[in-house]
Amino acid sequence: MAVTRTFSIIKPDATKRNLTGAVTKMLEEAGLRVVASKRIHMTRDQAEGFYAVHKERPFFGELVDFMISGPVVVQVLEGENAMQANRDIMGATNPADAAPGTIRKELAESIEANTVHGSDSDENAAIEIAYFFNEDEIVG
Ligand code: IDP
Repeated sequence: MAVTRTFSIIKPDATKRNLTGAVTKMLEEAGLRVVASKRIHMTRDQAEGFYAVHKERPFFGELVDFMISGPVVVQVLEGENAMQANRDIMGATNPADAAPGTIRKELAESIEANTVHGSDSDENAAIEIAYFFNEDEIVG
């Protein structure tokens, strides 16, 4: 299997509860390496652009409000099949459905405040990484 990159966000519910380290530890224990990381407070425009694919979904407005309600930590993760490895350690969107040992099961608050974002394909990973990072900010 190839070493690839994916994109992660530690969401406002987690930064608010001081869980940046706890989330990162679980990512690292899952074999992922943080090769870029920055703490930012997204603007509304930035969040709406990032979640543009969800524009028609009923929760879009609330999701954007939530994502700009506090700081987030955007990260590039590297590892063997990084996208899938990250999706596996994240767990299901709704923490109530997530498997034990996953980030969302152990740490998330609700289907919306679910602690982490992770790209859902290698193609989207490349788009999402480029949305927040310049190549020279990524140090493998
Ligand atoms: P994912 O984050 O597991 O890939 P998506 O379906 O792509 O899940 O949804 C994006 C984000 O939108 C979720 O992580 C969650 O924060 C939010 N979300 C998804 N479904 C709902 C919902 O039914 N109500 C409120 N927020 C939701």
